[in-house]
Amino acid sequence: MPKVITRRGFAALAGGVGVTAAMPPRYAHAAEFTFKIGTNVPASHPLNVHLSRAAEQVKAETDGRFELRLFPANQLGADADMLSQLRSGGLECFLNSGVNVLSTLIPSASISGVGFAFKDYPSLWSAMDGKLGAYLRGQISRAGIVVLDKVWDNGFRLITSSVKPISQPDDLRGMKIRVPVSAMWLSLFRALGAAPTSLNFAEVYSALQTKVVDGQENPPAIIQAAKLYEVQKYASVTNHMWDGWWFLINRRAWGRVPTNLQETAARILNAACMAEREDVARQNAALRTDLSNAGLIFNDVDQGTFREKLTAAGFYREWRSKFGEETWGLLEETVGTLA
Ligand code: X2X
Repeated sequence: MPKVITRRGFAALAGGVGVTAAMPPRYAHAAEFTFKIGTNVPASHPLNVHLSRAAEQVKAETDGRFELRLFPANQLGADADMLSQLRSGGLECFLNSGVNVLSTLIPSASISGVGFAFKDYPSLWSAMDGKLGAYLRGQISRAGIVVLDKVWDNGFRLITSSVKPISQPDDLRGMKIRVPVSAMWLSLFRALGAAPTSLNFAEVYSALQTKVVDGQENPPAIIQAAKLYEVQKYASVTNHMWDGWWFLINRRAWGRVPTNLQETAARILNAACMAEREDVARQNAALRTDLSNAGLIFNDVDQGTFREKLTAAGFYREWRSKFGEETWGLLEETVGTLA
């Protein structure tokens, strides 16, 4: 039987993997600016691997003046805690999805999570690197948070369960499924007929293990990194939603950093993000084999039946009126008519 991994356990597991290499280069002075970065996924996830490399590069290129220290795996608290620390200045940088707890502060940020909106990566990146992404970053900065240009890939999400495979919407009826703390996610799974519960990612492994919930939904790279296959049996490839992380920065802390150091860090981090996207896409495509070997039973679904269910439940109509015609139009410009 796998052990319960508590938040502290996660931190301990991730403890050896930091940004400090075994033999860190020496710099003439201590760093002038030290920023903590908090993330919600294990250190082995490509998000952290590439952030960690970027941090080393920022330190090297600024001759040690600017130091980024990575704290993966909710070491600094769950998403909700990290978001409030980011706002108060206790935490300088935080990676969060616009659809996750950030949406409790900025509701329009969740539009990228509309169910079955993006059919593939090309249409997704053209929206998120184009007008829709620019609009979303504008909303985030209006809320007083600095956000870097590139959004880091989490991936297209599939549904895992300890009880049964999901092949059609009916299979979700009444299913206790964990979703992030987000109105969009709750609405999506309620419209599909499930009984969703909002939990921070920090609580997901133990909630599945103790059967507080029977299922959850995440991309393969997270199911792998967080070892969710240990506490789940079935993986149903619904690809019901894409998700990614914005690189968020406390505005006052950023304002203290000279422009040339800001530019160096932003350039390196955005480039690292592009490498992370490639890595995540590769992992998410290849992991089906590894996760099957780890015991997960995969099935594919016909997305059409899920979309019809959402339309019939009024999901698209509801969110179109919540976001308003202008914002909704930015989404439909790349993905076509949703409802
Ligand atoms: O909370 C989740 O499920 C996660 C890790 O995928 C996100 O950050 C959206």
